[in-house]
Amino acid sequence: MKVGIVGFARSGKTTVFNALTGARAEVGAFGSRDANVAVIKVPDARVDRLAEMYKPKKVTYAEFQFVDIAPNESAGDERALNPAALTLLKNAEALVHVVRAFENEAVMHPLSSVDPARDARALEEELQLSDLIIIEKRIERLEKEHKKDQELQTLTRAREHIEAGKPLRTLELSPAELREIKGFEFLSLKPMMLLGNYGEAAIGSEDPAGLHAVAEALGLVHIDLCGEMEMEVAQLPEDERAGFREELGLGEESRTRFLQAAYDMLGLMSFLTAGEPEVRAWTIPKNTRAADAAGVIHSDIQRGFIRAEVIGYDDLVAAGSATKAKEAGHARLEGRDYIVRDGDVILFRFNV
Ligand SMILES: Nc1nc2c(ncn2[C@@H]2O[C@H](COP(=O)(O)OP(=O)(O)O)[C@@H](O)[C@H]2O)c(=O)[nH]1
Ligand SMILES: [Mg+2]
Repeated sequence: MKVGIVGFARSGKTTVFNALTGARAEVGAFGSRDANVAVIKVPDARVDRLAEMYKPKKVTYAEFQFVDIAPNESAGDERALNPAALTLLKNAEALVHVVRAFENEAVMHPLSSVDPARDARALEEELQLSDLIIIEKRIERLEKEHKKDQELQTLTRAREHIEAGKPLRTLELSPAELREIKGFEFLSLKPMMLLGNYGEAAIGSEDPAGLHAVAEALGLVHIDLCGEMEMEVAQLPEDERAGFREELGLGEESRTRFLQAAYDMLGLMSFLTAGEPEVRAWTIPKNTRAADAAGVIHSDIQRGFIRAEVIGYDDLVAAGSATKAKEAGHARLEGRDYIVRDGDVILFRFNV
């Protein structure tokens, strides 16, 4: 899963990036790189437990990759995203909008004042505008070529939706329509999370900047974070973190809270594979068919799919081994249309 971090200059994007990933990218700086990139592993107690059972050579957790784009520092620029950023974000599967909600007189907001609700709406508009430009160009082209096909109809609906001030992620699209416009990588179609970045004064208070209501009005998932403190804690040795969190009243790990919200927002779940070579978690959208889940591992397994041998995680752990789970009748043979469930431990039978 690839997540793009967006937001106005100095909203704390790089700070939050460091907080979530434990990276040490330079904060408050005009870097020369296009983007900072880091990967986090998704903690999963089921993987840990299966690793104890199988003692595999390799243990692999699901991963999230974060891309923290370079700031739009052109002086006086009142937008969050420049053309380079817009292009980079096309590769992201989801966006996190870091909204500045901390006061710091030494750090100028590009719009001169701290106003989280304004920023949340402004960035949403930027995404929509960038989509609208692409849509209009494409429609013009299709009309010139006298192509009155399905694509033109879908794009016309998309244009009307954006002209009504709404992001494409709230437009109802049939699977066929979605396939048609997928290639454009519209930014307002990507799932987005609002992340309020608060100063330490906000610790312990409920929604101090009123961002929850804004997120709800925009139909966005949201979380609150004290970016700077979270970053400092993330950079401590691991055994000191819990103590500091408690002392500072920081609550649950920001990474855990982020991941919960992200899985929710994206409708994700995990299935597992377990054997002596490797125990591994795989992330898939809910309601994925067995054959498509196989394709996440390798396209050959999808193509040559015969059967999925499935044992529920709880049954497997209760039985103590796959052999015992099978003896107890907990192993099921499922076909390609079986809808994979969270925590299924799967062995794919295939033929290539
Ligand atoms: N007081 C305070 N300052 C912050 C916080 N988050 C970021 N900053 C400061 O804001 C400036 C910009 O942060 P940075 O992460 O580089 O923002 P970016 O431009 O969005 O990547 C830096 O000087 C940070 O130290 C925060 O939660 N509280
Ligand atoms: Mg930055």
